[in-house]
Amino acid sequence: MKLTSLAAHTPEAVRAALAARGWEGQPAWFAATGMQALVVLLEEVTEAEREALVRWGAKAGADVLTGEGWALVGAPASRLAPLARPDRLPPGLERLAPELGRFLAGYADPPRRWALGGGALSLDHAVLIGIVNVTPDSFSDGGRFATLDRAVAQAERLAADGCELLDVGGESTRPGAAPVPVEEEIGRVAPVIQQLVRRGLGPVSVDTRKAAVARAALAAGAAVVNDVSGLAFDPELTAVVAQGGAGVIVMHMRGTPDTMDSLAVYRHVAADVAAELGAAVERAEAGGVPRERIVVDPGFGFAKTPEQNFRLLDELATVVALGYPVAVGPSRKRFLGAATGRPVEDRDRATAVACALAWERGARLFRVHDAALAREALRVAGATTSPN
Ligand code: PMM
Repeated sequence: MKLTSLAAHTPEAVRAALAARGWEGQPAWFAATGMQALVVLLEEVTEAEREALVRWGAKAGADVLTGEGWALVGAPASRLAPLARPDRLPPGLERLAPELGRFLAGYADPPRRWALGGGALSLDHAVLIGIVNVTPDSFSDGGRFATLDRAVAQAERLAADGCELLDVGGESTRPGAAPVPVEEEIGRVAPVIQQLVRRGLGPVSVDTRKAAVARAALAAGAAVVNDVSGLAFDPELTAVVAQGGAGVIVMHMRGTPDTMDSLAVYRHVAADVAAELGAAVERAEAGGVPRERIVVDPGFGFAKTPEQNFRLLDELATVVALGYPVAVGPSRKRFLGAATGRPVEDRDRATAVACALAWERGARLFRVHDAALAREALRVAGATTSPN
């Protein structure tokens, strides 16, 4: 007998093995997806549910580890699937079906498009979001694009390098940055947005935490609101997004740029970030923002130490499992400097690598300063993982 160990981090190797033995494309893909090993962490589990899970695990051949109030369940997707079906669920596990069903549906069929004001972006390939900072104190480009002309020139280059969305921000969120008054922030971003839309460089997003700024940006032609506070800073912002029919990027952070570094304390960073993002998007949907307009972002560098950023990057699939398209913004950030020893102006190669790793784990949108390098890295990553 001959043994070959197949790669198990995606269903691709099993699909290829079946295809090589004459299976048709679709059945091979479904079978391979079913064979894919999944691990889910269940919390707020009662004693009776714990016992029911252990009994089910022994019968189904699944790995079940439990402690007080929690269980870790590891099994191929095909074996977990009956637990999501009320008609096939073992008694005592009724509360599991809806949550597991939601997760498995998103796992089998991840979102393929993102609806934004007046259009949509396809997520079948990596979508580059180009950063247009209109802040005199931005940590990474030193305010070089602070004037309208410079911002437009920067946006033109980003668009030429393949960006499908241009993210215009007028307030630096680096730790300790001075807050910008609303009128000044509007004065910075609105004319730039207007110009970019007029020149057909859009769609454009506005990077702001404030409802008044978002309202002015949408009036100037923006299609997306990118909120680093995850709709937590300004209670009015959700309604502005909902009423404006805009897309939204809900990013994870804790506190404010001034306080966030002291709040980088997690039990398990990927699970905690996913849970907090899950609560944020629930609030967004309850506030009238349709699901198909929402993208989530783990917020690299916001209330996270370098080590936590790398854990989060490695375990990004936990955020992807929320079922929303995932954007990442590792561009030029401190954690990349911690790993490479490179200063902020020399982190675009590290950024491109981080983007490729994030793509492999399920991210689909990439907020970058240098689009040409990131695009090349993502082309290689995309060619490696796209089913052929
Ligand atoms: N990072 C910054 C600003 N806005 N938005 C999203 N969605 N994700 C990010 O990671 C993010 C962001 C800070 O970086 P910058 O000052 O270089 O723009």
